Amino acid sequence: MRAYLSLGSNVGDRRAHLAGALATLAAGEPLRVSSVYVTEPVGGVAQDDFWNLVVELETSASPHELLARAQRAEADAGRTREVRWGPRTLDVDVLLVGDQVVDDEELTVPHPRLAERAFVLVPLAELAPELVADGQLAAAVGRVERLGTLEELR
Ligand code: A4P
Ligand code: MG
Repeated sequence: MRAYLSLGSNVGDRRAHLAGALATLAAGEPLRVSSVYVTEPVGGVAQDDFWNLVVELETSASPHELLARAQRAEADAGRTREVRWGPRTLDVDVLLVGDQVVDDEELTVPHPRLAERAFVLVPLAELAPELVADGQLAAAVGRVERLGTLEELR
C-alpha cells in the first residue's frame, strides 16, 4: 500500500532535519522523496520560512505504526512542543495511507488540512499528480518555491 507523509522544518539545519528523518520513516521499506520547497508559514504564528517535502512509502505498516515512526523521527530531531503551529526542528504528518480512514484521539487520516495547504499539495503532486486536482492546487494557501532535491542541496 502507498502512504504519504509530509515533513517540515523551520529551526536550525533544515536540510539535515529532513534528510535525517528518512531512514526512520522508511524502516527498510521503499521510499520516494519529493523536492524540497521553501514555504511561507501558514497558521498565524510569526516564524521563519519552512522547508517542506513529501515522502511516498510502499508499506505494510498500519496508520498508527506510521504515526509512531513519525513521532520517533521528530524526537530524534530534538523537537520540543511549545506553540501549536509554532516553530519546530521537524514536524511529520501522516497524509494518506492507501484509502484507509482513521479518526481517533491520536490520529486523523486523511490529514484534515491536507487539501488547503500548498506546502503539502505541491510536493505531493510532484510524487502523485493523480491525487491532486488542479482546482485544489489553485485554491491552496501559502507561497511555495522549489529549492531542489535533498541531494542538490547538500
Ligand atoms: N495527529 C492527528 N492526526 C495526525 C496525522 N495525520 N499526522 C495528532 C500526524 N499527527 C496527527 O501534532 C499534534 C497531534 O496531532 C499529535 O500528537 C498527533 O497525535 P503536533 O505535530 O504535536 O502539533 P502541531 O504540528 O503543532 O499541530 P498540527 O495540528 O499537527 O499542525 P499542523 O497542521 O501539522 O501544522 N507552514 C508551512 N509553510 N509549513 C509547515 O510545515 N506546519 C504547520 C503545522 C503550520 N504551518 C506550516 C507548517
Ligand atoms: Mg504535526
